Amino acid sequence: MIDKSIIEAQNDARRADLQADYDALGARLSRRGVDIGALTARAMNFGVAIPSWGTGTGGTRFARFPGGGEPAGIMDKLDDCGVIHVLTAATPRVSLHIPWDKVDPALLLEKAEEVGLGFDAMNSNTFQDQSGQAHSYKHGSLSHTDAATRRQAIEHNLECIDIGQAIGSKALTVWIGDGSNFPGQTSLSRQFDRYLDSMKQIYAGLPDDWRIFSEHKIYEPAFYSTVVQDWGTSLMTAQELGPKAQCLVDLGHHAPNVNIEMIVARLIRAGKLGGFHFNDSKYGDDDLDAGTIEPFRLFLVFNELVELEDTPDLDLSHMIDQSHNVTDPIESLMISACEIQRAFVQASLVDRAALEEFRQDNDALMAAATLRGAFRTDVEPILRMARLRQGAAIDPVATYRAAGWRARATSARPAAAAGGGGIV
Ligand SMILES: [Mn+2]
Repeated sequence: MIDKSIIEAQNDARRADLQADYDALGARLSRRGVDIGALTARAMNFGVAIPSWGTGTGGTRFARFPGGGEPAGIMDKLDDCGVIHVLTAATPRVSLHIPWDKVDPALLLEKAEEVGLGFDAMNSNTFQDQSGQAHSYKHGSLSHTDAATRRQAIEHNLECIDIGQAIGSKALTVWIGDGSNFPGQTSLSRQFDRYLDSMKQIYAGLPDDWRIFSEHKIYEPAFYSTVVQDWGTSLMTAQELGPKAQCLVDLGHHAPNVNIEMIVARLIRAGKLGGFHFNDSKYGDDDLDAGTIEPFRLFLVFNELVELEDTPDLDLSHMIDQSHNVTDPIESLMISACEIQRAFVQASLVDRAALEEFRQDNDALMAAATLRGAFRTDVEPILRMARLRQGAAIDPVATYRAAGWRARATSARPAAAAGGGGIV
C-alpha cells in the first residue's frame, strides 16, 4: 500500500527537528508537573474509527464531483482505510454501512486482516431505497405508518447485526431520516411510538455483548420534524429500550451554538453515552473535517470525556462521520484523526487538581484560564512522536503525497461517474 521505505525516508528528514521540539515541550511540561512520556503513551493508545463511506468523495444536494481513484467498492475502501491507519496509527477500526458495504463477511475479514484493521459499529440504512426492495422509505422507515414497511426496516437492521457478528463488530448505529416536512403531516407522538416499537424489535435481536446506538439529528432530510430530533429523544429511546441501548452524538446534528459538551456530560451521568460521530460545521450538518471550524468546541467535548473517563462502564465508540467534497478524502480523514487525537491530548493535560480548586473557590477567571492554558499548548510534537514510535508518519499528508497513492489509485481504479446530488 504505502512502501515502508518511503515512510522511513520521510521520517528521517523530520526526525531531528521532531526530537528537538519534543524535548523542548517535554521540558516545558515538566515544569508544570506533566510527564510528556505518559501523554505520548495516551496518544498512542487513542483510536478513532474511519467511516467506510468517507473514503469516497461526497456531494451536496446539488452535485457530486468525483475525484480520481475513487474506491469502487468496500475492498477499495478498506485499502484506503488501511492507508490512513498505516500513516497515522490512529484509526485501527472501520465503521461499515450496509447495504453499501455488503459482501461476503469472509471477504471482509480477509481484507481487514490484510490491511491491519478491525470493525467498529455497523450502520444501517433505511434513509434511501435500494433497488428491488418491496416497500419505499419515501415516507419513513422504522416509524412508517405502514406495518410492512416498518417490518422491512426492522429486518434490515437485524441483517446488519448478523453481518456485524460475522466480522467482530459489537454495535449497531441506527440513524433514520424519518420525520415530516410540514406541520400536521404526521402525529409527532404516534410516529415516535411506532419508532420505539420498531427499535424494541431490533433490540430483541441484539446479542448479549452488543450495544445499539440511537443517533439524533435536528433536521434533514426531514425539514419540519425529525423522529429522533434531539438528545432528549435519544435518551428517552435508550432508557426505554434497556441497558444495551445508548446514545450516539454526531457533533453536526445540533442547532448552532448548542452546548454539546454539556450534552456529553449529561449522557455520561445517565450511563447512556455510547459514542461519537466526529466532524465539524459552521452552519448545519456540514460534515467538515474535525477541528477545522471550532477546535475549541472539540477540545471542550474531550475535556468532559477526560474529566469523566473513570466513570464505571464508560466505553465509547469514537467514529468520524464526514463528507469530503473539495479535498482528497484520505487526506481529510488523516487530518481529522490527528485533530481528534490532538483534542484528546490537550484535554489530558488540563491540571485537574488546580481546576477543581478554582471551581471550589468560585474563581471563574482562573478556572477558565486553566482550560485555555491546556487548549493553547501546542501538543503537535506529542502527536508526531506517537506516530513515529508506532512506525507511522511524522507528517502523514506529506508522506502520503510523496508516496503517490492517489495517482496510483487513479490509474488502477475505474473513473467514478459524476452526477446529481446526494449527500453522503
Ligand atoms: Mn452521523
